[in-house]
Amino acid sequence: MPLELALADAARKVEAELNALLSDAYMPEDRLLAAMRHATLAGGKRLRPFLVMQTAGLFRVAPGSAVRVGAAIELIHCYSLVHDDLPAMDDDDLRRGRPTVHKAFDEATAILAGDALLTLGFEVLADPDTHANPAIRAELCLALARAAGAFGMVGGQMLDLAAETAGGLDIGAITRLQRLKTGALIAFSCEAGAILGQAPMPLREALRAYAHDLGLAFQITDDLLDVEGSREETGKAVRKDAEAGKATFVSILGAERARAQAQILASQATAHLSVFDSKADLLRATARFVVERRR
Ligand code: GRG
Repeated sequence: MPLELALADAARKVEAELNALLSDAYMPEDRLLAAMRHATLAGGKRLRPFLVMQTAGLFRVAPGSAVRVGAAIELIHCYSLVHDDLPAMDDDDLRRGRPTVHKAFDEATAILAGDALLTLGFEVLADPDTHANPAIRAELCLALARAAGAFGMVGGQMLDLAAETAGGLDIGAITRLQRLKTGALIAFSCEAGAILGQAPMPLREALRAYAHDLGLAFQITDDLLDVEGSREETGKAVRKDAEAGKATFVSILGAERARAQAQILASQATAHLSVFDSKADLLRATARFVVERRR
């Protein structure tokens, strides 16, 4: 199946799951539910759930389990976007081509909606509907907590905020920051398939190495899109990094070298998949997609 169709198919499945998880039958408060649905259900590439589904497919995992884990990661990703857009952080009014949650609702509701998406993500992972084996569910919760918390995404966001005032980050410091801020959740998305399939360590290591290079290539492309993309294409504000005087891969390397580096990382990511047969072809295509995307 071509990558575009496979991505659309994965998005459709995960959106059906998210829609069911965010149904009013389960929620006591209409406004909170509406804000959570606004944050989660319109748009987004659904790249992280796609990575879970593809890596799970390497190990004959039940597709329903992979969709549930993909939905859990997307809930955490959406929470991070809601909080990142708040006035106290990036102060954005557009996300996925629509008003951000604090614009469409209000700040307090956006904070609570983000909190509720975060906790729901873990609830989904811990639910027996996700996998019958409690040891696998616990391993997923532990790995996601590490990826999303102080030594992962939240820690990376803190470094990012600190850099705005401290300034002067070099390429090593930016790489570390981005590995935490965006790389950790992308890495977990690839690892999750291996956890679900209880894959042997060498295969997990190969996926970890793939995810590491993929995550950096993704972030460099994000920096390039901030400089070269449009608000219409990306569905969010652009030129934010330059306006904030932020050090990025592009500000340090220049656009051409940054683009070349992203291409090298995409090739390296693909090379790490040599231990897998043609079942990993869509993961190989994803590495190209990540550096060629326009949104
Ligand atoms: C607030 C705890 C906390 C964390 C925020 C992820 C993040 C950390 C901030 C998002 C800001 C940002 C633009 C990061 C760059 C990379 C990134 C995560 C882009 C958005 O992800 P995509 O491109 O978005 O997968 P879609 O909308 O397709 O899901």
